[in-house]
Amino acid sequence: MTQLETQLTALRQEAQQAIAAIVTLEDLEQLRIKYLGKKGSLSQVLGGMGKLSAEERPKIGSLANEVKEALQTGLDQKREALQAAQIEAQLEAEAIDVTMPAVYRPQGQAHPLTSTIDRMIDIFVGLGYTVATGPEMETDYYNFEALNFLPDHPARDMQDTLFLPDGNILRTHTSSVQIRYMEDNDPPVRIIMPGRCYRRDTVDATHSAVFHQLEILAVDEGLSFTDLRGTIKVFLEAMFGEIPIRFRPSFFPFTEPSAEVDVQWQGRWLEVMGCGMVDPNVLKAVGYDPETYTGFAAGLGVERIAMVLHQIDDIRRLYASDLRFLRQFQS
Ligand code: 2NL
Repeated sequence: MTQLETQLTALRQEAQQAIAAIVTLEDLEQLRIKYLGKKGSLSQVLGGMGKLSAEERPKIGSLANEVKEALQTGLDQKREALQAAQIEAQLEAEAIDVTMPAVYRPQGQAHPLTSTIDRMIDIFVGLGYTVATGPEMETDYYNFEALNFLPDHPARDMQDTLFLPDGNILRTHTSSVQIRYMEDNDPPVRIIMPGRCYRRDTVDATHSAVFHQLEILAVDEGLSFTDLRGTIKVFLEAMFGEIPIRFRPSFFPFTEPSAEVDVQWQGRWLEVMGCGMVDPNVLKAVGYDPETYTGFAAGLGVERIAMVLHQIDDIRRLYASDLRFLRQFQS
């Protein structure tokens, strides 16, 4: 055997032992570079071929090819084995025991105010209305002036409204949203405004400084009090069922005529909302022609409706976040 043949044979044996000892894909790659790389052992051995005689060269050449192929096959087989083992290990590590007991996560439910608002929205959306929203911080103009409040109306007083240091106020009703909406949209209008409102009230069983209102506004050609009455009847029957309803004359700065609506509920007449035909001054303030368009509007306190529906005796329960109270409301 020539020296080169001995070297090649030894190289094959050494490499095969090294491959057998490898346990990671990274180490296997290092080994491939070491033996078969451009500057690897095999190339180095073959560097000596130039000195060979013409009859020796093919013999050594074919042996070198054989060694190279053997090592390549050995590396490939090892790589496949390592990859398969890696996948196997991963499957094992990521296996989920579906029989393990679950972590207990209590099921939440909507707050009674939220579910009351949601029911109301559903009813009006069914009648073709769209929900409108707006800022809770308002200017005197949107909260009072555009709504036909006279300059010395008591609601404009510091005693009744929460004023911010910069002269803005916290809206006392959602009507300001309707003004903003009408400024931006031409008639016909069919909108509802659910939202948080603020008043400078002393908190007791029926008053809260923060409360929720839902207002309804429709403006179109030819709308009359009959349309208002029919709409409110449909709404209240959807909320309370088929119950007696009555309208009583009332007053609001932004409607004329105005009415208070009562329902007969558990044997008693209860006031549930206010309403009326939009005052022509309000239509004028937003640039609608009151000779062409008429409108009706209504407003209700969400807390009051929720309290009537669920026999809640104190408005403060709705804000106390007492789970013993809240858990009683399954949607
Ligand atoms: C109530 C009474 C009411 C309105 C709200 C309204 C809004 C515009 C124009 C005309 Cl932009 N009216 N809203 C009308 C009548 C009554 O609320 O007792 N709320 C708790």
